[in-house]
Amino acid sequence: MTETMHSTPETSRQADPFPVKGMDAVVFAVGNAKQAAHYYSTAFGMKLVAYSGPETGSRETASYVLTSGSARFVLTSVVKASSDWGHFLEDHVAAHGDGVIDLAIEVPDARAAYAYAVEHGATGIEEPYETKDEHGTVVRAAIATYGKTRHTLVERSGYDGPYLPGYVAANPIVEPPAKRFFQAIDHCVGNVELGRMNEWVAFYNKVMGFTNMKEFVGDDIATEYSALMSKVVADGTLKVKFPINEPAIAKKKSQIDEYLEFYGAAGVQHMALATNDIVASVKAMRAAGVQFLDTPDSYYDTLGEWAGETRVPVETLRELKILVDRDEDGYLLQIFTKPVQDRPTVFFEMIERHGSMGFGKGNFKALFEAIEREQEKRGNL
Ligand code: TYF
Ligand code: FE
Repeated sequence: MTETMHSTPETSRQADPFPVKGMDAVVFAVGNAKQAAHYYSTAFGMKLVAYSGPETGSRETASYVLTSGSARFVLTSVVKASSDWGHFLEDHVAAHGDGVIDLAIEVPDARAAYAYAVEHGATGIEEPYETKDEHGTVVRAAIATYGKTRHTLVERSGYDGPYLPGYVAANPIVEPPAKRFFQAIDHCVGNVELGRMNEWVAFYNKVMGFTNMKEFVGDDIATEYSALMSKVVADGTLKVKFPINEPAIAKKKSQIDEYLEFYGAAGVQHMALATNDIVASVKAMRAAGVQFLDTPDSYYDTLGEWAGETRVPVETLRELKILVDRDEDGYLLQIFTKPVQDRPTVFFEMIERHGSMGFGKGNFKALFEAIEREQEKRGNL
């Protein structure tokens, strides 16, 4: 398999055709944003900071904006029956259940980013437009990506409102935890249809000038145990990282096929949330009722042989079912939640990096077996 190695930040900064500042927000369409906001507050330790809804002049939708460090989630629902007027959000939730509709990216120049993207083959959804209020001006544009997902390109330098014009500041739903559970979005993963991974990798290469990171799951690993193939694209500064998965034809039904069947389209599979204390975060999240994938004891029995020393004692990792991976640059600690809605679709990863910029390749076997045990319980294997 030929791979374009990632360019160094130095060279890509000089020539970056599509500069990005980072993830702006992950926008979810949900059936009940009021209750989802409560879940992300109590179970993920996030802080409600902004709101838009009927009370603020938004007659059709309610949106709750929650943050944890630089990570921002926006939860949106329609607020009235739409038989007479129709709203794409209502159709989206009816068809796909709760899911991610927008991986919004902050850019220094939304007009330039949109022009570059469309010139290089992106489908435009919204031409660049400006909105303003007393906090300043925001420029946005949107392009389509896999499934029904979009990337809104957000230019907000100088804007000091709580989120966007049209939103008002809101108070936290519950007292936020003394120590936040995560401080940034590490990566956002998409599941695409069989045979289309390379197409979407090429899309990010062309449209955003993203380059391939060296970690990938090829058909060699896929047929052995993973039932999926995966490649990762990232911007030159590695602030925005998008792994793309496709199902592989293996002995068992791929977890990616299960997602595609139950979501009903290609879409966002998981967000990895960067934490600097995975032990404290997982303890607090477990206590709040978040369910994580299980890892067999045998994983921890042999961990010492290959993982080497980590910040966290093996017994603590075993107790919390946290996974370890190590490569030439360092190590990472990670754990995966079970799906966070009734459909086996979106889930989260908590990740604590110590040098490694990988995605947990050494854990793919243990992880995919854990996912398959869940698939089996659901009758989907
Ligand atoms: O983002 C990643 O690539 C890792 C590994 O269904 C992974 O978190 C890949 C596919 C998957 C679950 C995790
Ligand atoms: Fe991940």
